[in-house]
Amino acid sequence: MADDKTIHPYDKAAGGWDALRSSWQALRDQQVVFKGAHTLLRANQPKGFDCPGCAWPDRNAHSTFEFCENGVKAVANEATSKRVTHEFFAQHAVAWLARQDDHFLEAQGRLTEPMAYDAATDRYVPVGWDEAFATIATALNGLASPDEAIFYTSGRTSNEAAFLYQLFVREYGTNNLPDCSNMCHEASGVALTEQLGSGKGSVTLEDFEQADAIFIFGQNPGTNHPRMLGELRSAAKRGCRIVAFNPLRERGLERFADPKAPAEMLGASTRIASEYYQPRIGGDLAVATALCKVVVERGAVDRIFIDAHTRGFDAFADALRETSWDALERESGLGRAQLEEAAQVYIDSLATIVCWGMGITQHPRSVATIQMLANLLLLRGNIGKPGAGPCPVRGHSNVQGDRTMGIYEQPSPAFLDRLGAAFDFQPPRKHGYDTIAAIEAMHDGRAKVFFAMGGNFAAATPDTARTHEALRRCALTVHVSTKLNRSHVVHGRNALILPCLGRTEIDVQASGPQAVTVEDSMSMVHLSSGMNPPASGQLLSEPAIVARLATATLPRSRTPWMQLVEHYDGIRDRIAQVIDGFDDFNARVRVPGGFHLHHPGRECVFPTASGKAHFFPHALGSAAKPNDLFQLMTVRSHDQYNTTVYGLDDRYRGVHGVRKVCFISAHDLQRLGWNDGDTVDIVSVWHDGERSVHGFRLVEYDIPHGCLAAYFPETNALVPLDHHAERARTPASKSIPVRLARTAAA
Ligand SMILES: Nc1nc2c(c(=O)[nH]1)N[C@H]1C(S)=C(S)[C@@H](COP(=O)(O)OP(=O)(O)OC[C@H]3O[C@@H](n4cnc5c(=O)[nH]c(N)nc54)[C@H](O)[C@@H]3O)O[C@H]1N2
Ligand SMILES: Nc1nc2c(c(=O)[nH]1)N[C@H]1C(S)=C(S)[C@@H](COP(=O)(O)OP(=O)(O)OC[C@H]3O[C@@H](n4cnc5c(=O)[nH]c(N)nc54)[C@H](O)[C@@H]3O)O[C@H]1N2
Ligand SMILES: [Mo]
Repeated sequence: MADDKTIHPYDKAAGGWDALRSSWQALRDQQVVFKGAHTLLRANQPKGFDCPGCAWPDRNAHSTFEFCENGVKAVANEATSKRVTHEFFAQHAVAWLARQDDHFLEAQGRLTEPMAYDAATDRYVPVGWDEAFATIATALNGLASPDEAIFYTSGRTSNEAAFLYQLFVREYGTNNLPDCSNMCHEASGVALTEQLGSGKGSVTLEDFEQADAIFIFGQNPGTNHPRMLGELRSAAKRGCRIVAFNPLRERGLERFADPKAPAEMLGASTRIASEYYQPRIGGDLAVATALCKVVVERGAVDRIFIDAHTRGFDAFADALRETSWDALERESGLGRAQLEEAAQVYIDSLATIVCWGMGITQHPRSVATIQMLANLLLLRGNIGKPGAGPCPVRGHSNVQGDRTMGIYEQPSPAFLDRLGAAFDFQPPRKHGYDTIAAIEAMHDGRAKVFFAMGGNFAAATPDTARTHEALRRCALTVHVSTKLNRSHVVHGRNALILPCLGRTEIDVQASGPQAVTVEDSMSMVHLSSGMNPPASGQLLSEPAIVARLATATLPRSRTPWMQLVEHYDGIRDRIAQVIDGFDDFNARVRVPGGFHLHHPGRECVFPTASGKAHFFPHALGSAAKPNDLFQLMTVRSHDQYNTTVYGLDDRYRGVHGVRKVCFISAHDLQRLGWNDGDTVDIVSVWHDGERSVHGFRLVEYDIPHGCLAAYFPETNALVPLDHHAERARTPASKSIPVRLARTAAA
């Protein structure tokens, strides 16, 4: 690997002094050293706010210092002292803003006032809140059908805002509620619901203390869930085996120096993975199948559990026997000895947790892969006992809660019945658009108004050129946002930016300061209250925005919208009426640390169609792609939060000051006769033609041959809209068939 200024391999453990230094730098960059440090002391505390970073649960009862480097970046970027004002918009035409990169847009600071697009000057100009709501109401009420409007949600939205939002959308008359889950853990929900009767993970942090083995597939906790490293470190220290499957060697899965452990700050570190395997991209269905095969063939199944709680074992075991080692090795990219070794770790463990992330969900065969991982757990009764179970590690801090609150384009009839009864209206029954269908509908003109509660739809979605065209064809696009992003500058004929309060800010309503609630990746529901003064006097809270929008749009609604937002307890009382598991919500959520939503699998109850958990056989065929093409995965760097680019470094992977890089194996470089440092175009090859991105620096990396990695969102242009997971329709942004071409000299 070339050792120059941009690329120099990182030889230290994850965490350590560099994590502290980088946190400090983030506070300095946002000019919030004092405010930021003060703010951070309240992150993930019983009386503080829920970190707007990831959905990993808190250990707030045990520690006064509950944050991580990337949590600091998320908080610093929200608490920033920088502001985007109407003067900024007066200075810059939208066409000019659209030419700036994502890092520039994010770095301008917090949005401060509602703005409307003015086509005559190609600028955003100030607009009053009432006028903004009237504009949206007129557009919505002028549509031929409510199904011509789309209401997107990103997973930072609180339970209270999400509940009101889905209620408003359904009273208005549509189930067009796509969300970031559609691009994220949708496959986990689809797979687990069918198999175990609940789409959520079953484990808690206490299970991490009791597991004998933790298997981690397709997840990079060192960057995306740094607080998980603390749990893995404790587990490793007490002898729990940690088995990682990842095409890349991710530093956080290898070694961690805990900034809270003095010895580790003096140079020691803890080894995390006891076993580390590098399958090829998309090889996990074969890996999981191989592990199941060994368990069955070595007679290591838990017959009592299988007989009592499952269906379909015999057919599954037959299918495994028929699967050849040849195929398993070819498709996984691992050798039989490695797969048998990993299986033996699993067999030797009395209680095993299986974790997974986007490396599993964003593939065509993701649902099958997740079901194979769950098969593996079922074979040895690794659910419904301490220290064991499935653990899909969610992304956005409240993405799981938003689904619980009804942000879903395919609501169940039972949910709609309860919602309709509680609010005295007839909810629409027809299923709505998911993210991909929403893009298609806007592109074809079947949808004309796009409203986003947070997120950055224009940048987070696949097939950038098509998605941008889809958004531009809308009559109106509206974004409720905290920060400037791509979706504000790729807009409909009319466009509005509605600035809202962030998690860290005090939310004052008629009855005084309010707290909201969130649900983490392990189904703990707890309060979050901000403590910083709002970035501007003109910001509204998300619940207030929904209430005022509903009041403007639905004059005949029987819901007391404005009264509900006077005190969020009122919203929570309504949630308790409609959503299972939220009885006595206001009292239970005020217990420090909150409460756990019951997961039936913890008691070996599986509310599937048959009342049992199911084994599902799945044929291989995950890694199918023409031989002359590479498989490209699009991943996160250490300095980004999804489409938000905080900085240009990816420290653990040794990349500095650049984002347009493409990781490639030494073997492939040699085969092509190219060198580390060469500049290439990446071209995806699909039945409807080719898509390309230009000028990526090749970086020689420890990655299986035939596989490439690059960062999103820059590479989203390469993901064809119809390349997605079977059944779950998650864009297959981790298995893009591509070829490389040398970038032509300018
Ligand atoms: N700081 C920070 N925190 C975040 C986010 C962020 O962007 N920044 N995003 C949040 C969100 S919304 C989410 S969903 C999570 C995402 O967290 P992750 O799931 O960790 O997301 P990715 O960076 O996409 O990384 C996926 C990992 O899967 C591996 N991988 C890719 N393809 C395969 C494969 O075929 N097989 C296997 N076994 N591995 C594979 C990649 O090498 C990489 O290590 O993080 C959340 N937390
Ligand atoms: N190629 C590729 N594409 C991917 C992925 C991938 O791995 N590869 N990952 C996918 C995944 S897992 C996800 S979850 C999606 C993410 O998709 P999104 O959730 O749509 O995107 P984010 O980048 O998280 O959204 C960032 C914006 O949210 C706004 N925001 C931040 N905080 C708040 C808040 O408190 N309230 C409101 N209203 N707005 C706020 C800010 O304006 C900020 O610019 O991207 C997906 N896209
Ligand atoms: Mo996500």
